[in-house]
Amino acid sequence: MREQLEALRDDAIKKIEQAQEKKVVQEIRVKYLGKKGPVTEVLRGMGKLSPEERPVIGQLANDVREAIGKAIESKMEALEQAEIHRKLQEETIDVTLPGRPVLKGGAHPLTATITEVEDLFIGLGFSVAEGPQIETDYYNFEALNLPKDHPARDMQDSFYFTDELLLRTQTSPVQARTMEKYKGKGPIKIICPGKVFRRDDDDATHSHQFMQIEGLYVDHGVRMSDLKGVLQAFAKSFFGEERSIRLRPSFFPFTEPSVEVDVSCGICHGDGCRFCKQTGWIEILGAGMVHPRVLEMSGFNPNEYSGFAFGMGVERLSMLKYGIDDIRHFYTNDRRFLAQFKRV
Ligand code: 2NL
Repeated sequence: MREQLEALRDDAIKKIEQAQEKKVVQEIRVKYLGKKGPVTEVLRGMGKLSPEERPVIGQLANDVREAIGKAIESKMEALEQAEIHRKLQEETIDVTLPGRPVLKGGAHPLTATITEVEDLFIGLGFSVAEGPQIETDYYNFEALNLPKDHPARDMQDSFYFTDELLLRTQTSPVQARTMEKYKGKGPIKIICPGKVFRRDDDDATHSHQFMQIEGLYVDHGVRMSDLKGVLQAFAKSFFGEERSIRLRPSFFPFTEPSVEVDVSCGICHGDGCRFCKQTGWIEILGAGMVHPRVLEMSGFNPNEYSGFAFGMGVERLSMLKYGIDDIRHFYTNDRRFLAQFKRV
């Protein structure tokens, strides 16, 4: 019996040592130490033994159980460790590999243009003012010296909700509202960016909805030379120090005198080329001295105060700066177009 038990132990331990999987070790445990296993079997036969042999064999059987159990335990531990080790090997992260690029967004070119213009004018002491896109006939036209049935209204046909409510055709109503709020006391220095609407047929250079930035400076003794200086600073900052501006006489109902402002052509620098239609100049905005009637209607005494105002199309500025050939690119949101402005 002693030999039987010792053979069983050696056999089991050999098998345990050879096992490569936890599952196999479990099976060995069941096979050798289970209720129907050989060790139990041997113990059952103890009845036949003499009283002197019984405790000796009983002790040995327990030792064999313990030895097999210990072997199983340490093997399981070893397999567990090996598995962890293998996992660590397989699942290591190579921190030296280049990372996946993070997709970065960017401002829409119109937003970038507005931000740039805002920053410049804020630097000159202006504040940014905003107002409603649905306006009254009074603020959009009347307060800007465009009475009902005035022929100049034809240039800015709009979308009407009622006879009195319409989509604003310019951001000047924001300026008229601001002047009213100041109750005849200056100074006022604001720029008003925003969406405007006109009844227009869309093509490469026209859109029924576009963005505008208007500016207004009202104070004692504001002069045309102030307007020219501010616009020159703007043009040089926005288009480049080497560019110059010129003012041409023009007409707007809300300014007197009125001018159209050109910037020197960035392609030929004034010599004349196809881009500037051989003129050497490119029109960028309209401006003028605020009409005395406009000051008066908004509560400012035109004998005490004077002011200048200007208005420019954001799409046009952006197209000139970035060489965009079709205004519709701004609205179709093609990523091939937009992705070019990531760093703007
Ligand atoms: C253009 C250029 C302009 C103004 C806008 C303005 C606003 C007030 C008073 C006087 Cl509150 N003027 N804005 C002035 C000149 C030109 O826009 O091409 N507009 C059709």
